[in-house]
Amino acid sequence: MARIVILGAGIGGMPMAYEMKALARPGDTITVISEAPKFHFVPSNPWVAVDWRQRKDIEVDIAPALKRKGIESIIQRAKRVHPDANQIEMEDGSRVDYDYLVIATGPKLAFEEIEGLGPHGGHTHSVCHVSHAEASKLAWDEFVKAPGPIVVGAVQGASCFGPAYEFAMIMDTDLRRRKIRDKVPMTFVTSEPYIGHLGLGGVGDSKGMLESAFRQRHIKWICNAKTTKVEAGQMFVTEHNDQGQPIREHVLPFQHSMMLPAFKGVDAVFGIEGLTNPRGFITIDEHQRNPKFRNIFSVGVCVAIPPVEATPIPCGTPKTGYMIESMVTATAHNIRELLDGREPTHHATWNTVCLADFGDTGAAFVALPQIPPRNVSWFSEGKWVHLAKVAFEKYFMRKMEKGTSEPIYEKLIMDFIGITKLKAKLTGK
Ligand code: FAD
Ligand code: DCQ
Repeated sequence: MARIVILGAGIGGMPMAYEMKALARPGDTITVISEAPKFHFVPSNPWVAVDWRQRKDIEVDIAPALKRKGIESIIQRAKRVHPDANQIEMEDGSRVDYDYLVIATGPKLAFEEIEGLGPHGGHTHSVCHVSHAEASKLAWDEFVKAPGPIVVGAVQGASCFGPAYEFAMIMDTDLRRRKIRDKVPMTFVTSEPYIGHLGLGGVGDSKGMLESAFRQRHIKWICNAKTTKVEAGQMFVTEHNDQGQPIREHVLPFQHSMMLPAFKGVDAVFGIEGLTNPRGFITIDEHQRNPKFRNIFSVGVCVAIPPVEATPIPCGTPKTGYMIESMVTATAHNIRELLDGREPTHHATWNTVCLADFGDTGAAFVALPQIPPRNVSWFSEGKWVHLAKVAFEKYFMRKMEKGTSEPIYEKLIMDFIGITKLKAKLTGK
């Protein structure tokens, strides 16, 4: 019987555990290792940061939820993976053996790459972790009493841009509701070559629509931006041209700031020859499997994906929930095939389907495949997206509580829109 271990219990790890349990043989053991006792629905962090959600609304107790499905859990940080020994060294010195390992640790947030960045001793806030969002909310409470300029965006090397746009729009909505928007000059600073690039080379008319949304909301922007340093109340930004040459230095004063950092791999895997790339992301083949350590798979933000295209300032490719769930389903099937003595055959669909909230409205985008030219490249704004995102949050939270193993993306394809139908409509077939 096989011991299958899943490292990380986030958007990738939890569905991985449920789907693996449903596909494993009766005697196989599934164990989830998580440094935190709770699962968090990361996409709702921006709402926590303006007090539209509380932490408790977006968390699920991992151990009891998994136990109900016969899945074991170890609530402790993994210190180091030892792939040659098929073991994970834990923080307390104990070792966990595995036959198959799925790495789903998400990112390490590389705040330290820019002086003064981030909530740990720096001057900018973050929505990447719920605890950061909670700290940001406390600062927001003070900010709205004495409002001033806001700088929001994503730094060089970032790969996750959607939440920066979301948070800019959400703050704008919250300030308008408080009738203090007129006291808050807002600037969006991004490493993307243009507004709406999103690390994807744009999706449909995302450039035009997001520029328009920013104009309507009086949010100024600086693209091709390198954030060089942050001090208390001011950010130093170098703007570049399309050739990547510096064209202007900005010193942006702020009273409140949230900047998405670059991501890298977590310490437990960083620098393991053959397992990770130089940034610490897990290298995988088309079956989510590491080419050197053939019993290690990986899903989620921690996998290595090349940028969609070269940009003047480095921009990574986002790994969104839909893509992550497809990695999960492919991995569960591939491990089952190995258990049956067969070679893996399942591929994840490298597609982007995403709901981005703008507070009162929102934008949905579909990019199939992720790298242009595409069969479907669709971007649409509307109030329905805000409502759909709230509905999706509830749906996902319920699935994590109940441990439903049905692949989320397959259900979504069938229930929500039918990607195939959409494709047929757009291609006229
Ligand atoms: P995570 O959800 O971060 O989970 C990783 C888990 O592993 C964490 O719980 C962590 O504590 C644990 N872990 C890490 N290291 C260790 C260790 N050594 N030992 C034990 N446990 C460990 N995508 C969308 O599709 N739609 C959205 O609206 C959306 N919004 C986003 C908003 C924000 C603010 C961010 C940052 C991302 C968003 N994403 C969104 C992108 C993506 O869906 C999320 O980043 C998602 O959380 C990634 O899932 P994951 O499982 O890879 O990582
Ligand atoms: O897992 C998801 C996730 O959480 C990480 C999201 O963040 C909120 C998502 O947006 C998934 C799968 C999604 C995508 C949800 C898409 C719902 C379908 C909406 C219809 C799109 C218009 C064509």
